[in-house]
Amino acid sequence: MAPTKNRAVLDWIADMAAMTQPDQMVWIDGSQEQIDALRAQACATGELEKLNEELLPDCYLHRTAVNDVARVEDRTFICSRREEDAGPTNHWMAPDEMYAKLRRLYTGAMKGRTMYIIPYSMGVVGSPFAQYGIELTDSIYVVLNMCIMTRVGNAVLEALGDSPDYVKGLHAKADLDPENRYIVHFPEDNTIMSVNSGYGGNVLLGKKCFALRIASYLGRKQGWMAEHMLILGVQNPAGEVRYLAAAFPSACGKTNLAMLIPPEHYRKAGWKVWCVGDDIAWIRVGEDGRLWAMNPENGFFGVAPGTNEKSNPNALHTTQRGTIFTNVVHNLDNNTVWWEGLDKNPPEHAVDWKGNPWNGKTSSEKGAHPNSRFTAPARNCPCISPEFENPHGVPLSAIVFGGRRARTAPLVYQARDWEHGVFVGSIMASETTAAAAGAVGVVRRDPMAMFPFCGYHMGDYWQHWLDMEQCTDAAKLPKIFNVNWFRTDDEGHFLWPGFGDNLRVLEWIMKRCFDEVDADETPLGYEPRPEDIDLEDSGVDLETLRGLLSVDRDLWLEDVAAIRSFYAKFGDKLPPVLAQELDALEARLK
Ligand code: GTP
Ligand code: SPV
Ligand code: MN
Repeated sequence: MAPTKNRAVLDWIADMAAMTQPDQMVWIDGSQEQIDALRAQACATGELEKLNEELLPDCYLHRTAVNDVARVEDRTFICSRREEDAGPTNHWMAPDEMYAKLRRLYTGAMKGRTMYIIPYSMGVVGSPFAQYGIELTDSIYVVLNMCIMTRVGNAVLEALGDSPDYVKGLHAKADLDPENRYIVHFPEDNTIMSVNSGYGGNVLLGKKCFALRIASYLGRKQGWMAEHMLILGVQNPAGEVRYLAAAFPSACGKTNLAMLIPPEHYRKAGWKVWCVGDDIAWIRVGEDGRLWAMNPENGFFGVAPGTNEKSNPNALHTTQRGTIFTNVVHNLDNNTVWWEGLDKNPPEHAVDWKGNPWNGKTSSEKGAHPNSRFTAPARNCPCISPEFENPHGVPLSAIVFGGRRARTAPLVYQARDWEHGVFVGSIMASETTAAAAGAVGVVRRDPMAMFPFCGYHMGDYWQHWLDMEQCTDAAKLPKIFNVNWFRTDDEGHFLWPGFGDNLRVLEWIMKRCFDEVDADETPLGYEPRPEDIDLEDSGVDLETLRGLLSVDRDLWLEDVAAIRSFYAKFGDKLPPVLAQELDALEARLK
């Protein structure tokens, strides 16, 4: 019996079942018994492997197909009715044409399989800012991941009631054919369709598909923002907690910053960082006129390689129970997991991410895929914020943009005002990473880290950012900053230690927000006076810091030219304010 009488839900599910023709249909109720049964079933078929119960309780290992290891931006579509509404940064196809194409791929795709019906909530169930979705999938792996990443089950159906206001998501593995892999969004229909993939960002439809692409579209209509941002609280020795949200592109350090452990002398002085979210922020104007950010997710889908006891002990700790590992090394000696950068002791008796025997001491190949991931419950995180479940989220003092730039962007600078800050976000660029299929290490423009995730025309998106200034008293808006942890020397070594040491920069940012420290003016905006960054025990000397803060005018003028041609793609949708900011930047550089 269906656990809801909602006609809009039942009719849609009946249609999808008629098309995909599953043998059985199972409603996910959110109970531990059902989760346990599904885990056991997935282990019986080899879809999951149970890991060492003593060392990693309730943890499992999964391997995807070797050609299905990252988001596929080339095959991701925004099918708005008008092509213009998808904008130059998205792939588009007319909705009728796409629905017809997908219908062919989905027809009979679940024959011999079970359709799982997952009612889920982005945000605390029943809270004013929660949004609901239903994902239909033929993958137990997807069900179990969604049970970690979102709030799932009957409580969601109760909260939804008779409302037709939910996001429809259909996922079928089909035959995992990469040539027929599609990740498709119909923003005007509240609908997401994903086929022929089994990788996280392509199939956990609550995450990038709903909470960013569909939600960004809804947010524009309804006056709020859906952003690819971590949210954290910085507690200072006075005990005050000040919040910031930061947008970095995929695999550029959001999870690591969100779970930061302060350097020792900061810790002793009473500094602490609280994690509210590591990937997605929904932001609105609160009753007090400030911007409030909440994390709609319930877990972390984090990059495994590089996570270790030194770089991110909190993340490591978070993954020690109730976690699903995807595409990492299976250590057969003790039935645990390993990845590059975990420690200097790779297992000899192991299986690599492709499922082949692997000896970490002798093999020249990587054991874990560079985009291998963990799916871990947020409540496991030792520094999870007491505000994590607060449906209103937290008030933002700062918004931070950043990316991987070997040369141009300085360690940190502050925008002059909101408009300039929107400009700073719009000109973000970063070297590409393994989080998406395609070349790695190529600089591409990635405005607000939303290039792959904005569900509508990015020119309109920038205007929406600018319009937020009209929604409230400008003085109450967060200050906007840009950071770059990835400047390198001529040999390609990182000049800044990063990770916990990033708190040294956050301290300056927070002090700027509360008028507690001065700054130098540069062509880019405001920068720290070198002596205002605490370098104690950082291993960085003042000269290196000066280098990290330096602005190479020639490189920046090249960047201005690149930005100009990028902006040209947006035609008359480019907000004039941004074009003026670019001219002003160029003039200051000259
Ligand atoms: P997504 O989950 O794809 O959105 O990634 P993310 O932005 O959360 O990135 P994450 O924190 O997982 O970091 C990705 C990679 O960047 C890892 O290999 C980290 O080791 C590395 N990294 C993170 N922070 C720093 C830093 O401050 N300095 C340096 N050099 N590397 C970092
Ligand atoms: C990202 O790529 O930004 C991620 C991982 O957070 S995924 O869920 O695959 O999008
Ligand atoms: Mn992300």
